[in-house]
Amino acid sequence: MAEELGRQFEIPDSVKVTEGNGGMPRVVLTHESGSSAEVYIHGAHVTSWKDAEGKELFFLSGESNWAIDKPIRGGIPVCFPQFSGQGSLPPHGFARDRDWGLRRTEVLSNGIVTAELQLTETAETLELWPHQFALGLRLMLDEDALTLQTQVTNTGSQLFDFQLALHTYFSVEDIHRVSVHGLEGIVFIDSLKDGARETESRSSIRFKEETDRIYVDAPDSLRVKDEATGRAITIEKRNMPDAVVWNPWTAKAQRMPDFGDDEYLRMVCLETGTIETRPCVSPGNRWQGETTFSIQGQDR
Ligand code: TA6
Repeated sequence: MAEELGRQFEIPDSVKVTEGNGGMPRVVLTHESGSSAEVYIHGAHVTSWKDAEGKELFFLSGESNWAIDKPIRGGIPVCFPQFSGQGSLPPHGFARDRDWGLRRTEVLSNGIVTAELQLTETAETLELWPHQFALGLRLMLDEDALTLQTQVTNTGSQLFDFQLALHTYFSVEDIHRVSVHGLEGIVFIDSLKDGARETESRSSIRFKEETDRIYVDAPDSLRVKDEATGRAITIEKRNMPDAVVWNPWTAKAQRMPDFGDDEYLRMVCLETGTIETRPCVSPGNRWQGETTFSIQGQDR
């Protein structure tokens, strides 16, 4: 499959399609600056984003599954049409554990390298969720930024609503030296306290225990700072009102078969999506949302 996709979508020096882990087809985007990103056809799952010096910015578990019916652990799982266990579907919905279609690759005139993938309903998804849809993901790789544009189109005859989130795992040197910024004063739903709602009092969120919070109507610009490396990543979202901060810490890490017991030390999730608000899309209409990750030195 990788070979066939390669013939159709490869662009010399910019886009390659190779066999990745588990023999799964993987699209590798390379920007002229040397930055790169990888996305698997499985789940349209971004598994890597490296800066121009080749430093990996996303976390990928060494224990991840690479199977057609399981999600990859790490990178950016696409959660759709349900977030977490907030409904009758499998946790985080079905989009992340099935193959999508690679639709288009392109190098724009400004040098940005793009790849577009799409998931549409199947007999299986209709069993789970009785709606016809087209879920699109467009990656845009620039020198020091990666944008994910998401689009949900109702291709059926009935109105539907959904949740969508980009469940991004950032790589960090040591979770004890990490902070998340931009959420002070925002109401969050604490998934560890039966969904209790509280207001974030900290301008700099640090980690010393399991943390699992959905920040409702969060500001569109957030930051993850990794003090150990001096690197900060800015996350800018559009039409994705909510943000999730998650680290499993020790006990949950040990309960996750596709996650190393000590891997919680080297990751933090700062997720963007529409979770509290479930957009309604009428037949023939669409919802769009996007998130841009950009690299900054901490002094900026
Ligand atoms: O985004 C946080 C969360 O909902 C946590 O509750 C935890 O379950 C995490 O997602 C991972 O979920 P997964 O189904 O990928 O194991």
